[in-house]
Amino acid sequence: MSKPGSAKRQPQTGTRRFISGVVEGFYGRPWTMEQRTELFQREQTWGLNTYLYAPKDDYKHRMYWRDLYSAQEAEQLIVLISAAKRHNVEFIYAISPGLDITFSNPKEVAALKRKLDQVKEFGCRSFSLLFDDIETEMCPADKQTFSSFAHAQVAITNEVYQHLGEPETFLFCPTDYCAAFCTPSVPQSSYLHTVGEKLLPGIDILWTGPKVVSHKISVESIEEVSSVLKRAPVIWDNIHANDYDPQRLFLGPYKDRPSELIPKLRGVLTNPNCEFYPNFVAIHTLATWCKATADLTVSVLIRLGPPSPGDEEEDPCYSPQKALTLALTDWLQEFLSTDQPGGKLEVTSSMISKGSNGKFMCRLKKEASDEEPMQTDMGESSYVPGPDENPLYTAEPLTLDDLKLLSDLFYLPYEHGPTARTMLRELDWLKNHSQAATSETDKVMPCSSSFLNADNFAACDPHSRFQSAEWCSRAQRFDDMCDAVVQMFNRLSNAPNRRILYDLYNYICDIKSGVGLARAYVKTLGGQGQPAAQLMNDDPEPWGFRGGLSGEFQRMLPGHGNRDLFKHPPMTTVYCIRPYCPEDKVEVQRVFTEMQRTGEGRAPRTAQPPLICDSLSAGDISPSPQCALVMEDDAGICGYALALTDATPAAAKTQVIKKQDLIRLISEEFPSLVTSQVLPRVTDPSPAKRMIGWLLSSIKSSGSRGVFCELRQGDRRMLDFYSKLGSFKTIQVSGLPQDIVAMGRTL
Ligand code: GDL
Repeated sequence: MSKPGSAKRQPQTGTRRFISGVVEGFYGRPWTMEQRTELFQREQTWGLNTYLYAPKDDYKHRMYWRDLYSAQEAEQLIVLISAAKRHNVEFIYAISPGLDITFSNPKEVAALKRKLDQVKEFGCRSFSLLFDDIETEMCPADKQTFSSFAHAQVAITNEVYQHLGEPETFLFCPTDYCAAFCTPSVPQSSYLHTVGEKLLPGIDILWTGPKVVSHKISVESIEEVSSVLKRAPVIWDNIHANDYDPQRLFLGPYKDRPSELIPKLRGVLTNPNCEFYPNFVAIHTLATWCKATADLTVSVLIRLGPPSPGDEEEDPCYSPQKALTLALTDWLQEFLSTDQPGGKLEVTSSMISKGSNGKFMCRLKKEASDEEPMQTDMGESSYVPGPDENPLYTAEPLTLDDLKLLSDLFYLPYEHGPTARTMLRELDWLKNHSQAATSETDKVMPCSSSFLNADNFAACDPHSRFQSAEWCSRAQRFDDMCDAVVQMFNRLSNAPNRRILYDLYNYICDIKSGVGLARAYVKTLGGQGQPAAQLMNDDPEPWGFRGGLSGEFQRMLPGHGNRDLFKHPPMTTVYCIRPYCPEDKVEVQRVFTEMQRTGEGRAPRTAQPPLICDSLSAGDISPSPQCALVMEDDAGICGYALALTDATPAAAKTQVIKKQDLIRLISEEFPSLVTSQVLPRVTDPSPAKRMIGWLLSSIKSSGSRGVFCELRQGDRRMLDFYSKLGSFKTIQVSGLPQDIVAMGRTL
């Protein structure tokens, strides 16, 4: 693993260089031209080579994509594009016409070409068409011309690519840009197959991984999608994107993408936090990752010492922890430099002199421009307080540990940093092991000595005091951790580089308040501070009910929204849904029998009236072709969904419902039948929902008008499942035995 900028080599994919860098592709306020120029400088220093211009809320990138740039805008873009060139960064101009383009209208294609021609005149040589986050339904005119949405997008992309003279770099972002969006799966997605087959081979494809914000990206998942796309994708990585939650910021290292991926990819572009300055870590660690090759780990080992146990085992070429330390060490220098627009500057005493008016002049040496004088009020800061007066406010300088703590508190979308995890765990323990009653009105008995007095904590006598000695000492440790957050906040607020601070300010205020509330609560449990009831009294200040309306909604949800996700590690079970094949028959029978055996309140099968769905599950009747799916987890098949597109022949053979009633129902409204079971070990309802969703779309493709299912009253789980799907409604069928419910939906 190597520090960014320390090694000249670039990973290669075949003969073309590996695309590495940043996509400005988030929603919200776009970065300024000055920030983008600063980004190019950094990219160059750290060895990254690409910038993809795709700010979602820039009018002329998406909403008003047809509009040409004004003279003033043109000038800015020209300057920006040439700045990228100067820093050896490839500037890719992206446009997102998908909100309202009519693909089949030649005028629309002409408008797109005209716009891109204009940008080409600005000096841009690399382009991208993005079709993410748009409606997938084509307008009637397009439906007449194109056999699918994929065909429409591919046709226009190929045409524009050729019109622009087949640029060396041309990127396409599909509408199904991650595995979660592919129906029914990546290998079976007809959308992706069309893109893979029809998109000209010189065009590269963007891909965000298994999800929009992918926790991990595995080598296998990339091999799978590459074989469908017929090329290695460029990862558009949303790991550090925060545009979906105004309370979150991501300052953790680039992580959970094995470095073995590098040779399998065409490139990686990170779409980071909306705030420009806090992206130092995201981009710096990505740069370290991009250079991860076995022979380069040596330089890092020299600088940071040998690997910690278990660390290098996971990825011998890249350690997120070490990459983070490298990034934070460099970031610290950035924080300590004073902030002037247009360039970093360091103030030294030789730059300061007294002007003719008696005021101090500070000669600033900018990095990128000529020296220029700036008047300051240095005279006033030379005030020296008298012996009985207040001493001047002094702030300790920010430390690397402060930045490590900051990063831990604002780590990654699916993971808090180690200190944050410890704090949550400790608070949870203190809450659960407190002898104090936790209801707001109950009185709390104090530890006789303040638990803030560290000397007395461990000595707390569990027999005579309310809280145990262990509780008191852990409460003290928790309090110390909270204090470290406050100290970090103070030192950050005093850091000379105000631009970084202002981008961080809301977040650090928020965490300081959150930690403050937790701290006060623990003090209350220890008998210190105000009683819990007063923490939230009748007329609290607005910070007593944090989060506004959105906070209210979240608090009404089970487990206070997603907070529990982090206390109890997230479920990592991966479910695979795939087509049923004849070899699955025995396993499907096993799931069926198990559900018969364990089903809530269900009698053994022999004692129950026979249903078509039983015969289907038991393998007595085969499901219709392409209308059967199984769900697997690590332990094997754990669920299934089977269908008969025409249930009439089966109804004629097996049925509890009076045949004529059923046959009338089937032929009139609901010709198809579905049955599904999922073992209780699958606690997450979403895979089952997805499986049914896919099955229904296959049934619909077969031309069916509607589908029904038969359920026993005792099978509360499946009844509940179908009811919660929302689209299935109970249907009345005369002659139905009392314990059978039929539910149906039109397709
Ligand atoms: C997305 C958007 C992106 C956004 C991100 C995170 C892609 C291809 N598109 O889906 O603009 O910033 O999610 O919210 O990722």
